[in-house]
Amino acid sequence: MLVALTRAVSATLNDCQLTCKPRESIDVALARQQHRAYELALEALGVSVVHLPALDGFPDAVFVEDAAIVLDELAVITTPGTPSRATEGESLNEALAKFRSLRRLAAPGTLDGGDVVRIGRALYVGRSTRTNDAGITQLRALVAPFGYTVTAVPVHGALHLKTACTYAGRDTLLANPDWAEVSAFAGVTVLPVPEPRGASVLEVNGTLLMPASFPATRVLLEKEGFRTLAVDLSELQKAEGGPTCLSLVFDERASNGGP
Ligand code: CIR
Repeated sequence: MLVALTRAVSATLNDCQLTCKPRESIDVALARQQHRAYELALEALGVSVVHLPALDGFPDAVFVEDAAIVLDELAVITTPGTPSRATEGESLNEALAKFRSLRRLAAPGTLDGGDVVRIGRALYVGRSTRTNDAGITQLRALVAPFGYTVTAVPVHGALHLKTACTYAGRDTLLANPDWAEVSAFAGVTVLPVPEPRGASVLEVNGTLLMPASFPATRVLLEKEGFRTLAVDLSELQKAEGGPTCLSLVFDERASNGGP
C-alpha cells in the first residue's frame, strides 16, 4: 500500500519563501481546507495518509517534499537550499525512520526534494536556485550503491525542476520546456503544457492529481488517455506550492536491495 506523509499548514504560511511569484495575501484557513481536501483526494486514490502536526516555526513546512527523498530502499534527508528551510528535514526523521533506513545530505551541499524527478531508477535533479552541484554529487554517492543514476538538469525561470516538469507515467514527461533542459531526460516523450505552470502533477495509483487551475492541461492529459483528479490548491499555489510538494508518497514496505 502507498503511504503519503503530509504536514499540516503552518499558521505562519504568509511568511513563506517566494522565488518566482509576487507576494499575495494567503487565507490560511482556506489553505487548511484545501490541504485537507488534498489529503482526502489521496485517500480516495487508495493511499494511507500519515498526517504530521504543523510546525509554526517553519512557514514552508507543509511542503514536505523538499525536506526528504524517499526511495524504495532508503530515505535521504535533504538540505533545503533556502536558510529558513535548511533544517526542516530533521522534523521528518522520526516519521520516516518507521519506514526506511535514513541517510543525510550535508552542507555545503544544498538540495530541495522538489528538484528530484524520479523515473524508475533514474533520478533527474534540477540545478536550481535551491540545489547546487555539491548536493547533487552527495545524492549520487548515497544512491548509486542501490542502483540509482543521478542526472543533473539545468532549471531556469522556475523554482524547482518539478515546477517545470513531472513524470506522468507511460514514458511521458509533462513539461514546460522553457524552464528546464528536457533533452536531459532519456527515453521519454515530452508532452508540452498549454499553461506555463501546468506541468506539475502527482501520479498516484494511475491517476494524475493536479491543481484545478490548469483546465487546458487537464483536457490535454485526458485527451492523451491519462486519468486525472483536480483539486483546488489556490492558497497553497500563492506560496509556490503544488500537488507534488504537499506529500511524500512511497510504498509502505521498504525493499532490501543494495548494500
Ligand atoms: C518555498 O519557496 O520553498 C515554498 N514557498 C514553496 C515550496 C514548493 N515546493 C515544491 O514545489 N516542491
